Amino acid sequence: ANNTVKTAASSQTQGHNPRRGVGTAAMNRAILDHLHFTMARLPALASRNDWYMALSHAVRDRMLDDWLASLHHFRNKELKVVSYLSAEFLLGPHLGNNLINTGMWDAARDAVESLGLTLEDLLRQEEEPGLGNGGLGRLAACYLDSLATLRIPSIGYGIRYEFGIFDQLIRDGWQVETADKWLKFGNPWEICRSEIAYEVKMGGHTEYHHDADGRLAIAWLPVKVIKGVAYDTPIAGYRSRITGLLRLWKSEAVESFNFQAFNAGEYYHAVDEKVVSESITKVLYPNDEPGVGKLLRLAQQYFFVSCSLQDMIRVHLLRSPRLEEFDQTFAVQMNDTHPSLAVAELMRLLVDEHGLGWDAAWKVTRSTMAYTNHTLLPEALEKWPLQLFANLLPRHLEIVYEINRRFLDEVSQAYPGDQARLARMSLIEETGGKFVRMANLASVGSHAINGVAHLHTELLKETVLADFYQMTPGKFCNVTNGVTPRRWVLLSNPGLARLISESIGEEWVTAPEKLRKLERFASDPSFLSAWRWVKDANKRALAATILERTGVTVDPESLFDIQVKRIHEYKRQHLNLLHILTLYHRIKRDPGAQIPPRTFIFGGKAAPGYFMAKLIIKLINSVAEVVNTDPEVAGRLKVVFFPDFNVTNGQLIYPAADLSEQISTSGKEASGTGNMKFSLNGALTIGTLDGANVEIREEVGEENFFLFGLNATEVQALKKSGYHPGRFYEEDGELREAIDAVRSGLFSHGDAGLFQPLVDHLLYDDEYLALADYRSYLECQERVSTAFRQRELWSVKSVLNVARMGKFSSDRSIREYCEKIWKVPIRPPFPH
Ligand code: GPQ
Repeated sequence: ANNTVKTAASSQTQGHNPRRGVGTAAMNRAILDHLHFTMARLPALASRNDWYMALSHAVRDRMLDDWLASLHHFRNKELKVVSYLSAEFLLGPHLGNNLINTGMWDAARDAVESLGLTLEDLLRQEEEPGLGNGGLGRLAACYLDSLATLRIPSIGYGIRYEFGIFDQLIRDGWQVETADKWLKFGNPWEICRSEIAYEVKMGGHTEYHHDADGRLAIAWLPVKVIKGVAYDTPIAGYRSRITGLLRLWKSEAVESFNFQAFNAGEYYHAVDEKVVSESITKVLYPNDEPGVGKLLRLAQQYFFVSCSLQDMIRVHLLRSPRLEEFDQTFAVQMNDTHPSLAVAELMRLLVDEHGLGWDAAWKVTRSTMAYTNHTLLPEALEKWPLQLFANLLPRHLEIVYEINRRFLDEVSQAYPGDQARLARMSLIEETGGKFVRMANLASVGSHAINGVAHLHTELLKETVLADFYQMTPGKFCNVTNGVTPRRWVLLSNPGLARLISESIGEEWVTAPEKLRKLERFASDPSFLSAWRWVKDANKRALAATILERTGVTVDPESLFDIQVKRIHEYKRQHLNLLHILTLYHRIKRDPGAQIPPRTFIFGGKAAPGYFMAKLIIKLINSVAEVVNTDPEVAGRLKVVFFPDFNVTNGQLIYPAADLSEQISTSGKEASGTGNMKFSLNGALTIGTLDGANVEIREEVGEENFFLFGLNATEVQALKKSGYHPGRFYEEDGELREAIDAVRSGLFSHGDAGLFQPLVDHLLYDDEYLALADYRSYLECQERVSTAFRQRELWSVKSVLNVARMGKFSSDRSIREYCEKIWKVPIRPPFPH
């Protein structure tokens, strides 16, 4: 493991400290040097990408001193390292964020301008690493920012997908997916660590024999061995002098050629092997909240978990030979069940490869691991067909069986004779086909289980993990999600950030509870008008981009009513549409109707195989086509589908919102984090009592939040009593009118069949109670319209939203994880 070459310089652990100036002149020099030495280009011939690469390398150079010093912490026995295991990290572009967090923005901007370029142009050049689907992956990225900012030694472990989340095009109103070639022009932020590589076994079978001392030895004879290579990306903390580590694994063939096959003349077969090995980390699965999965996905999960744990064990052994103390070196957080094989893999590594006894291994495994659940949707709980699991991971299945045998013994002791409970809690599902239940594995193998918002955690305890809660209530806790104010305000909304800092100072960036100081400015007319000016400028910027990307002209004076997130029935983009359709009909019926102009903006990707979600996108675009061009509407309503919603586009969209749509069926959205980004940027929320909406409303005050709809208890009660969506349709004329219009073919050039599946779904099933919440939603939207007419009052509410959002900083979330779960001390902010 330690193949350090001893040289005269190897006693220096602080690095050789080359002088890397951060002033404008030094940056200018560094950019030109990289253009020459790294990109091998003459300035006269350099492309925008060449300049972007040169600047990024210059910035990365300046992060290295702090990074190398930070990496040293991993060897310091006194410091526990947080290991965040996640199949997704939805980072967003690095350059701007790194300039902000390191404090090099101004120097970089000036240096770039002195070269005749603009920073904005170079920022636009970056292809964002879209290594995640949505909220879960973005949460992981916010947490990396906070971990580095709070100076907590940490490693984010994940997968270096060659193709991240697909790019979304809209063709004829439909979503079309294209490959995300984010590495096409090179990635200046990552460092390939060819020497940090591990072998990962797959398939085959196990054999038992007695070794020389008569001890039972287990051999796993795989059919395949794949190599995982580390690619490291530095994560700058905000002015913390700490740079965190994101370590992503790329799969490679152990040998590039199978020489036996090659020698036999089977050239193609030899190369085949390499192709299969490399395919493991080829592509991100584009489903958020997946159900029963595919072999390749299980292989991905095992691959990254195994590489990560082998790496952690290597690091631990640099500190101590005693693996019983592994839990003092690492606190491992499993981001949902995607990494839950870590429980079985750590057991395998400790028992089979490092000779620990089962009990000792189990004790340390449990005290190391913790599990975050991110969904209540039962169909989204991961489970693997037993045969598929057995074929890929024969040894792990044995380990799972042994964990299960011991666990079910405990269950039957605690609940004698309760067969039904035993069947529910088993790691193996046996009702109609056998499956390995990953949430049960994660729960049994962890010392802590948390939900991501107060309501979510309560419902977890009552529903999907109720049995586990009853047996071990002490394991459960809540950590409400948060978002980083660095990327989501400082970087994406510089105008607002400047106004806030000019009024209350800059402390809010790392101490967002200080935003409360804004409350007293809420009665200052000149502050309010500055506040309005910032919002209007952001709206104009978004309007310009909308025109450029969709050809639709929108009025920046109108109310920007925005719903951006993955397209999902439970998130109810179709409820939003029903409101639009109703307003449309009201205007048609009464051209004088007092309806303040609104721009409805949607954005979000649908899983490629999710038919209904894709039909919803088509319907949004179809309604847009009709409404936007109807002369009777005359621009009072505009509907826009903003294509390819991702982090980059989010940074433009959140700051421009007046109204944030958080309208999921109560009890379905675990937390939501877009809700936080909107509100932190001064949008007011229209929402249900779901996920973190509940806590946002508590914080900002009920008078500053537009609440509607059934609550979780009412949803459950209505479902239990038998829900008949048809009755709502029959009894509400406006609702009927809206649905009939869709049904009639009005939005599909007369093709009445096109949206029939969606209409039928609503009328005869409506699992997510859109029709039940329709009237309440409409009435609430009228309160929104009324409030928006009083612009001054609206601005007051907007200020108060921002002032009271401090709780939703991811720094607060990370501090809670440290205290409640990881048992990692919180260090005072730098430089105290
Ligand atoms: N979430 Cl299980 C995802 O984005 N993907 C998933 O696979 C699962 C959950 C989301 C969840 O829907 C949101 O409510 C949360 O705010 C987010 O995770 C982060 O916790």
